[in-house]
Order: sequence, then C-alpha cells, then structure tokens
Amino acid sequence: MGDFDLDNDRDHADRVAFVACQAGGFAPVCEAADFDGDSDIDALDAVAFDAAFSGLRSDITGDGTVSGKDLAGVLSALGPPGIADVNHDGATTGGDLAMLLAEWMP
Ligand SMILES: [Ca+2]
Ligand SMILES: [Ca+2]
Ligand SMILES: [Ca+2]
Ligand SMILES: [Ca+2]
Repeated sequence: MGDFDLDNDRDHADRVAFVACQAGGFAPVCEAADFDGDSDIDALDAVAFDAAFSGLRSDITGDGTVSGKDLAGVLSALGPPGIADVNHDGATTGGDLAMLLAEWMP
C-alpha cells in the first residue's frame, strides 16, 4: 500500500500522490492510499501512510533534508490542509511548524 508509482518504496513522489488523493476524494487511482480499505482517504490512512513512509514527514520539498525551504513551504501554505499538514489535523498551522522544527536537520 502507498506505493503509487510502483517502484517499491514510499517516498516523496508517493506522498505527493497520497496528498492529492486525500484532497481530491476517493478515486480508483487512489486505492493505493486507502490503507484501511474503507473507501475513503482520511487521517487514519494518512497515519498509516506515514508509518510506511521512508522519508522525513517535514521534508515537504522532497530533497531529503528538513531545511529553510521546507519552513518556507509550510509558512506559504498556512491554513488549508495539504502536503504541509504534516501532523494531519486537517489544517496547516503552528502545530505543523512545531513538528518541522522538531525534525530540523541544520
Ligand atoms: Ca514509490
Ligand atoms: Ca480509508
Ligand atoms: Ca526539504
Ligand atoms: Ca496540521
């Protein structure tokens, strides 16, 4: 589950696809995102995806490190959910910033 591009990993590319499915609602192509098999892509599936995810949750740019670029990404995405909603509470807020700072690798 969660390997959208079928290359046997759950990396940033898969995460982008997951977030798109989470935002866009359930579609046949999103079956790989429905970890618990209840035909929706919700916070429970997001938690399961994170458990399988190989990267850093706060690495929203997908470059392998958590840096100022990710911080800028979260700051520019504040408000709605999306890839910057790293704690999956349905919004991009200071809580996501706190998680990013906790994973920060200078
Ligand atoms: Ca993959
Ligand atoms: Ca589900
Ligand atoms: Ca990054
Ligand atoms: Ca959040």
